[in-house]
Parts: sequence; C-alpha cells; structure tokens
Amino acid sequence: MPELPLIARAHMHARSVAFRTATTLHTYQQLLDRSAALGSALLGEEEDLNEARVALLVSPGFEYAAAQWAIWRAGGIKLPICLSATEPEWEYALTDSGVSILMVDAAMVGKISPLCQKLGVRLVNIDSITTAPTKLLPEISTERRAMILYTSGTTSKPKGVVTTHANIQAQIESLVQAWEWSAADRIPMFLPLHHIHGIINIVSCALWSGATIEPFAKFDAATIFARVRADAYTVFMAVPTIYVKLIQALEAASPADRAAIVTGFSKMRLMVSGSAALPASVHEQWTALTGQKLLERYGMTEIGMAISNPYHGERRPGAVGLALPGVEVRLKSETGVIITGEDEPGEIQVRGPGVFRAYWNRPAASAESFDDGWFRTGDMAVRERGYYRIMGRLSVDIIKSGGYKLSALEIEATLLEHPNICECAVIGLPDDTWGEAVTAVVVLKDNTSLTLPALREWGKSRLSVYKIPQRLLVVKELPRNAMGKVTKPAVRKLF
Ligand code: MLC
Ligand code: AMP
Repeated sequence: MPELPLIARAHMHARSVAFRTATTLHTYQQLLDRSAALGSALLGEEEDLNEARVALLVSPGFEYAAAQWAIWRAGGIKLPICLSATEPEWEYALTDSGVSILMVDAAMVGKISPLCQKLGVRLVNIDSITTAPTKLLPEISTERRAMILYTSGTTSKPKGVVTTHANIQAQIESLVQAWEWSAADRIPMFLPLHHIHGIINIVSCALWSGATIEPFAKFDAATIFARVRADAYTVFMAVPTIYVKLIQALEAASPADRAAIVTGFSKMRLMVSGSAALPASVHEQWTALTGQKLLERYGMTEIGMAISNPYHGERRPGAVGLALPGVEVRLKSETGVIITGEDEPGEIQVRGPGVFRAYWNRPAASAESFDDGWFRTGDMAVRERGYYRIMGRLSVDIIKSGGYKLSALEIEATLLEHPNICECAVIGLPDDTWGEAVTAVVVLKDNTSLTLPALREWGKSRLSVYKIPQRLLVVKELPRNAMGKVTKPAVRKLF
C-alpha cells in the first residue's frame, strides 16, 4: 500500500516552500524528512503505533505540521490539545482518550511534564530529536483512525470526535475543489491548531495543494496588516470576531496606512469567514472598506465543511450558500418531515465521506447523533432563494464565542465548585465582537459575595480564557418552571 495521499502529494512540491516566517523557510522536502525523523523516534522499538493516541502540544508552524505527519506516518491517532488550556482541561482530554505519548516542544515541556508524570504518559520533546530517521515507517490505510478533536456539546464534558484519514481527505478535497486552492496560494495562519478551522481548512488544504503557510503564535492585527500591505497573501481565513477586530483596527489607522492595507486586502483572490455567524453588517462593512466580498461557509468538527457560498457567483450576506462538493445536506422539520421547499426551517443534517465515525468511547452519544445515517448538527436553517441561511442552534446550552464552541453545562459544573456559588445558569448573550459573551447568573450562599473580577481570577486556573464568564449577575433565585427546572429563556429575560 502506498503512502497516505496527503504525504505522497508533498513529493510533487518537494522544493516549494511549505512554511515561511520572518526568519525561516521550510520546504515540502524538509517537511517529509522531519516528519520521517519524528515518526521514527515515536516508533522506538515498535513497527507501528497501531492507533495509539498521541497528544500534540506544539506551537503553530513547521514543527507542528511535521509532528502531526509523524504521528500519522507512524500509525498513531493525533490528539491536538489547546496550548492555553488549564491543567484540569488537559488532564481530562489525555485521560478520556487514553493518550500514551505526548509530543511537546521545548517551550511547553515545563508546563506539561508534571501531568505526564502523574498520568504515566511518555513525553517526547521534539526539540531534542535531531537525528535522521532510523526506521522504516509502516504503511497506513486511509480507513485507519487519524485524529480526535475534543468538542463541547450538550453534555457537561467535551466529547472526542474521531475521524479517519479518509474522512480528513474528503474534507480537504471538497474545499480544494470548491475554493480552487493551488500551489500558488499563500495564507496566514493565526487560528489555534486544536480545531478544524486551523487544522483542515488552512493547514491541510494548503499542504495538500503545495501552497505556502505563514504561521503566527496568535492573531495580532498590526502584524497581519504589515504582511497584507506587502501583498504576502492570496487567501485569508478567519472567524467573524477577527473581521470585527480588523475593521476596528483599520478604522483606527491613519488614512495613508489604511489605504495601503486595504489595497493589500483587495488584491487577495479569496477571503473566507466561518465557525460562527458573520453578521450581514460586518460582511457589508468589510466590502465597503476593502472591496472584498467575504465568502461565508458553515461547518462543524464532526463533519468538516458542509455548506458554502460559491467561489464564483453570488456571496450573499447573512447566508451560507449551498452544499459543498461531495456533501449531502437536508433539513428536517421538528415533526420529522424532510423539507423540500423554501422558507420552512429545519435541522441541518449532513451525510458524506467527510462525516466522522463516532465520538471516542461514547457509543450512546454517537448513535443518538445520527438519524438514519445522517449526522444531526443541532443547527437550524432555512432555504431562501436557493441558499441556506443559519437560524440558530437547537440547544440553548451551546455557546459560540470568538469562534469557540462552548458548553454552558461544562461552565456551570465548574462554577458550582466555587465556594460562594450555590446555584448558577450560564447563557450566551449577543455581543458585537465575540458573537456571544459567556454570561453567568448565580445565586450565592448566605453571607457571601462575588464580583466579576474575583470570579474571573478564580476561573483562570480552571477554565480556558474564552470559557470564563465575561458577565456576571447575582440574583436571589433562578427562574424555574412548574417542574422546578431552571428555564434558560427566562434567565435571558433577566437582561
Ligand atoms: C478572549 N477574550 C474574550 C474572549 N476570548 N472576551 C470575551 N469573549 C471571548 N470569547 C478576552 C481575554 O479575556 C483578554 O482580555 C482579551 O480578550 C485578549 O485575549 P486573547 O486570548 O489574547 O484574545 P485574542 O487573541 O484577541 O483572541 C481572539 C480570537 C480567538 C478571535 C483570535 O478567540 C480565536 O483564535 N478564535 C478562533 C477559535 C477557532 O479557531 N474556532 C474554530 C473552531 S472549528 P484581557 O482583559 O485579559 O485583555 C469550528 C468549525 C468551523 O468552529 O466551522 O470552522
Ligand atoms: P465546532 O463544533 O466548534 O466545530 O463548531 C461548529 C458550530 O459552529 C456549528 O454547529 C454552528 O453552530 C457554528 N457555525 C460554524 N459556521 C457557522 C456559520 N457560518 N454561521 C453560523 N454558525 C456557524
């Protein structure tokens, strides 16, 4: 059996630049060589990792991609974890997925090694591996499981979404075809690499195509502007919050700087928004400022990208467009009827080769999430003049903030550990910058008090920054229905 197609294609672009930073250039050949060396080190005495789970805690860039390919080439399942997560969040992901090896770079090794010791996980510091490959890498079937991504949902703890190499390949091929990726493309990468937006839509599509990626440790408008005005990019992908921040930064720039930056943006062949709803007003503001019509698309960790505005043709503000190549989409009404016409809302259900296998070790949740072979997204949409428009989510317990999907239940469970909190309800309130702002409504224990800064300080060691409530309301009691259950629509009305 030949190499995995994603790896095999790199030989076609061996001399092209895969990663570029201000000070370094790495070719596809270097990516092949480095991933073979790391893969060989991972294998040690073994011939094949046989789907062992290998966590990845490495800064975005060439070494991240090499480590990711190393895991795949050695036969492991990659579990990328959030660089800025807290120790309890790391511990949950590592234990839930049964990780046996963790690949880390020198920058993170001090932070994670006590946890690895505690859990008996083998730590591989990639910066200490400088040798050439010493082993033959195994042949890997595309039907093998490749990746686990943790995603929040309507349970208090995140679930691991398992995809095979074939799933990942289908997700990549659909986007490469629809958005006409080519080896001439150059794209910045400032999104986190533990979610599909960064991993699939940016890094994997670029590497599949022989394009060049410019990685950044985090999003920073000034850094991006400097490169945009130098015409560094042909393609740009971001979440709506980033477009809001770019608009604010452009408006604050001097007229001369703004004109130079806008010229850079206007020359790009494609600018995409996704991971959360792009308000039509932001879409229109961006066009007014740069002349670019953002292409909005819709996707999800479990399915990859499903619906997209067209590359050629009308990109309609407020709508997500049509099903992508190789993806089947249907709407199902609350009464269980498949909607064939327009203007009638229903749940988006998706089928196709990109759709995930199952949640890791959760057979019941996996079975429940499929309806006769179609994945139930939990998102509502309607077809209008041929295009899908997302209307919202079925569950009030799912919040999207800054493009991150958060579980209100997970945050509530953590807040209940606070010594002063007796009861709480977490909701997402509309927010111009973040899409939704995590908001906690709490009932305190007798004779105690709580301020937002104190809660945020307490939350820092327990929750990733984007999960910590941005707003706090202390109430005497939570609104409940006749059955005594907290009703979130009534909680919302408190604001
Ligand atoms: C951070 N802050 C927030 C916040 N996140 N405030 C409100 N709501 C949030 N969600 C605050 C911090 O507390 C801090 O405050 C300040 O903002 C700066 O924090 P930061 O972490 O440095 O923020 P920044 O780097 O600006 O992050 C913004 C961002 C980031 C948009 C770049 O959130 C991001 O990368 N989001 C993308 C996530 C993503 O890739 N999602 C895709 C999932 S896949 P202070 O007071 O300390 O200054 C998916 C499928 C699909 O959804 O369809 O793609
Ligand atoms: P995640 O589980 O992090 O992959 O997030 C997937 C969710 O993001 C979807 O179920 C949607 O709720 C939301 N989402 C992604 N793209 C869009 C979009 N263009 N408009 C509205 N919601 C979106």
